[in-house]
Amino acid sequence: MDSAKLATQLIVEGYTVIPDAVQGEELEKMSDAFERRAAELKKRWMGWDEIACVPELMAYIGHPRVMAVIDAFYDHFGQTAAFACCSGIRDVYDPEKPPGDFDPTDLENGPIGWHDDVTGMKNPSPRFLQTTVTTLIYLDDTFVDNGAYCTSVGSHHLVCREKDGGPVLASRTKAIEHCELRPLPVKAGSVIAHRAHSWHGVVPPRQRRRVMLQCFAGREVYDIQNGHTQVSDEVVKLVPEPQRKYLCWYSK
Ligand SMILES: O=C(O)CCC(=O)C(=O)O
Repeated sequence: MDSAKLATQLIVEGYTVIPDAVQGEELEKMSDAFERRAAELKKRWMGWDEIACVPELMAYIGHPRVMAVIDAFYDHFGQTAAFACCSGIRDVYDPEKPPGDFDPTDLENGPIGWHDDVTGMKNPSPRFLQTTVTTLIYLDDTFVDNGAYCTSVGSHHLVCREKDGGPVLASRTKAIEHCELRPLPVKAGSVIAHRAHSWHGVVPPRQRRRVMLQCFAGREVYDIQNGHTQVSDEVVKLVPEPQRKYLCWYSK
């Protein structure tokens, strides 16, 4: 894996794929932990507070194979990576609602749910978001016609103005009609990283599709934005020692 090359793609195109970031026994442990916790809670969409007690999932926070790329990304901007938030882990496939026909050649008009994550943020800070990165680890294979994450290549560049202290988001026309739309099918254990404002969506899945989210920010701008995931002393102990340096609040 050429981390510098993947980080460059993340800088320029707004996304990158880290193949096989977690493999073998480690991946099996994460997968088993998901099923165990989902069975306990009787749900397959779990938030941070519901998974923060699961050692196999906390061991993935600041995972070295992911951070090799993320560190190279932050180094480019003269910043240091900090864990900012984890919204949890989920299986978005609902067997009760199987999707209809899907045409993989028409990503523009298909039911992809194209969006910029920032739309859902309270008081988004442009300076904070400039270097914010979201990572998604897939515990199941995804395919171009079944569950693939899709990106609008380079769409993060479209946010270049501010109004009233917030970013001026791209229109759907610019992000979806004017940019190249690219499906990114992955093998289980792979990670997709994308920059804030990078428009993305998902091909409707027809089978189990489990994904865990983990976002990073520059430590230098971490305090500009509110709402980061708070990692308790108990949870810190579940994160392997060399990875704790990414827990900004903890390392202060
Ligand atoms: O599940 C995925 O691949 C993408 C999830 C997503 O679009 C999001 O969390 O904003």
